[in-house]
Amino acid sequence: MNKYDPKTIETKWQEKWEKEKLYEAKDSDERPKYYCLDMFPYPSGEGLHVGHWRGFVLSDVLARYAMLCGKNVLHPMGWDAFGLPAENAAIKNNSHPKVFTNKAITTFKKQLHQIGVVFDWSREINTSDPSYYKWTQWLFLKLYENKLAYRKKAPVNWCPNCQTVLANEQVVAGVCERCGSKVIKKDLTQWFFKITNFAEDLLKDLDSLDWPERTKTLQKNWIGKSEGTKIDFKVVIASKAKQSNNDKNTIEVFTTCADTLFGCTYLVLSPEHKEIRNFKSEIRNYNEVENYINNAENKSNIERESTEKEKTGVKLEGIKAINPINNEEIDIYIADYVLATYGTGAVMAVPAHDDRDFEFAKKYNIPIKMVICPNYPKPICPILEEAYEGNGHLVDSNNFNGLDSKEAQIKITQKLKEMGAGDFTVNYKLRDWLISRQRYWGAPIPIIYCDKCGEMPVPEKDLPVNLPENIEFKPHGESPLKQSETFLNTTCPKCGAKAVRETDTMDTFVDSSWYYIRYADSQNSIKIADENKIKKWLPVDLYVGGIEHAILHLLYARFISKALHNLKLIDFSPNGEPFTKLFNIGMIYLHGSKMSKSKGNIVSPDEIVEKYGTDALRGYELFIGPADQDSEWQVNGITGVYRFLEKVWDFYNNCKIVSDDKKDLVIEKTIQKVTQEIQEFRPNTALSNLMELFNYLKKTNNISKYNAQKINILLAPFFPHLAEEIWQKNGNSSSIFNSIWPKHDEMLAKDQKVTIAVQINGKTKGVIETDATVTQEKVEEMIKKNERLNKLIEKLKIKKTIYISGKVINFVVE
Ligand code: ANZ
Ligand code: ZN
Repeated sequence: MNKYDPKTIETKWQEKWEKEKLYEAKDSDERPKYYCLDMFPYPSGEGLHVGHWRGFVLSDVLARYAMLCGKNVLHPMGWDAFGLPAENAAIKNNSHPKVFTNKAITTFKKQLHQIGVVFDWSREINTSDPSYYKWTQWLFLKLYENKLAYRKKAPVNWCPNCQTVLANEQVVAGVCERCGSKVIKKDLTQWFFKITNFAEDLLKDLDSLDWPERTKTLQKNWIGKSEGTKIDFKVVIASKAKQSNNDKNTIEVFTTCADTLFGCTYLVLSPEHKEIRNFKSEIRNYNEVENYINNAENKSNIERESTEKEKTGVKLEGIKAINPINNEEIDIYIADYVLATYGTGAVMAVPAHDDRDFEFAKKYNIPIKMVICPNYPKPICPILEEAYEGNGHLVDSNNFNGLDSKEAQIKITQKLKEMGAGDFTVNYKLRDWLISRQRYWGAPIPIIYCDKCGEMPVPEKDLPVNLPENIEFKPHGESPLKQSETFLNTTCPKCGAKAVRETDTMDTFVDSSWYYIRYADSQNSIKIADENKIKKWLPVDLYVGGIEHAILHLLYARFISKALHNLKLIDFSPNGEPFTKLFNIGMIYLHGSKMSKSKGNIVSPDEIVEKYGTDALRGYELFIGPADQDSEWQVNGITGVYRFLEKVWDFYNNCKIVSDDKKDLVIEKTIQKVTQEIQEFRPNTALSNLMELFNYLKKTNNISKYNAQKINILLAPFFPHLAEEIWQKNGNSSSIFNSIWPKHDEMLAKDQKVTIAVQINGKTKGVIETDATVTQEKVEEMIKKNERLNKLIEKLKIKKTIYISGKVINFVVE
């Protein structure tokens, strides 16, 4: 019969699905909703390569599977269109960012249509469109009204190449995330969002999310919660050996090791510490100190914290500090290994028990006093060759001697509290989010400065503050918007006097911090989105994107969603978490490195589609390896999938339909496995199972109508065009995606045996053989009965047990 001809089939169905609005999510529909979201792309001039396809194909399989399971699916798409990439590309090509962006969007859209993904284009958004950024500005105003947006002069990260400030999150290993230039510090007045108010919620609510552990850990570490003690050290003037005339002159330190307080032999301040200036007249070597401060300013935090570099510092001659626990007088240093932006910017140094302090003390001949003993009660502590950072018992610590470290931390802090010299405290590494950018291609910050009334928010009715188009936008250190007289000059919304606008634009991460809300009701011109529609569609049930967004985007989006939730502006979940499940898609490599235009190792999907069709490319994207792991592109990999599709095509064309409706064990098992594998995000093994099934079917070439249909549906999420063609050729007049996903017969698939790997922290320690329907409880029971395995696991402190049905049981221990 006829040959498999993907080209004709694929365009035909894409057009038909579009016409029949198969992809449109229905606002008024009683079926349960499924909100499946891809991280929206920024439209670059380069178009999509096969690496980009991977996430889109995976989310589409899940979206189509959900449709077949009777869900009302929302799968939208849009453009993260503001930002540096578009602006830089426009500068390079001598065009306008808007022209460039729109052209890129056209290319992207054409390519996305090719993939055959069920995107609901009626909800398309573009962050650079005034109808969108009006609401980005509205969001700013709401945060401002509620004191969650504020302006402050602070040392900020400055990229000399991009000519703009960067958020802490955008500085990677001391260089600009975008261009790789070394980032320097600058003192500037900038706008911040108060993400630190949400530090605790952002941390604690991670537990409620079905996210990869790795991503959660990255967020946890970024938030960086430390429980410890703040301690006040009085400052005295050394020469007069008396307390400085100003009683308020104490230096507060933050420590997580209050137990080591008796071993503190000096204080260290960060060079930026304000207290230093208060003692200008008392510090005898102030010139030297000032020199050191100026030098430190231009080093990045990474450089300053580096363990490789030799520590440097300067002693403050003329003043000393008093250790409150024993009234000992100790020296004060400034050193750049202490950061201004963490804790209080001051550290009680304990060389015996901290590596950095140890190194510093050796260099400057400062006493090293051991107070934590690892082999207590043996009285003699080993002579230190290096700092002892472990736990132990206290020695040389007056009436705290003999206590263990943990207990001593509490007791010493309690004692300090009684004395009024300290208290328990919690510290976070997370800093407020700096959102001002001195660049053109972004949403203007809706603030007006009036000489009389000061800082005034633009009234909501005047939104959007439009980004002027006719402007010289090349960066020169100041916002290009300053050059536009018509933009800059305005009147005060309160008193009507002449006033000027804020000329910085917002970080593009503000645009993407709320876009998933807009999809619920993207055409709304009077609200960010209708409350009922927000309630209907959110939270996102599945969010698919790369691990590179583990911190920046995902943390900002969680923060904004929680902030709007707390302000009662949105309401869809108890804690305002926007993304219930996150899947981090692995990257595609070619010749051993990540596929990217800059490396010149990209494979364009266009030619592959031309030659083999979309379904074949979809299949190979899924088959290439475990979806959450990086995989190497095999140029010939596609032909294997193509041959499989030919085989499927030939089978349906040639098979004999028999009336026998008896169930077939192999088919039932395949249904069971494929279903489970989709649910567990293992499309590659799902496809292997389908391939095996067709090898089996080819042998008989007989099939009942009932079974032929079931298998046809199993193929549909992966190869939608081919499956639809076969479906309708066999007499169905409605789309296959209106049919129902088959359910396997429990009785038949039951006698199947499986081998379950028993793991501790991901390392396999043994296996359990049992039948496929086994439950997790049953597996755990069997492990207990297995003498060898039980011995291994019995004594562990299990933090969490991960069970992948019929495959793996993994005990996660501390
Ligand atoms: C005394 C001490 C003794 C410390 C000891 C450690 C070991 P985490 O866990 O990351 O919160 N520290 C505090 N502020 C700092 C700053 N601005 N720059 C650099 N280091 C700073 O780390 C807390 C510990 O980091 C604190 O506890 C302090 O050193 C240091 F045997 O205080 B510790
Ligand atoms: Zn005014």
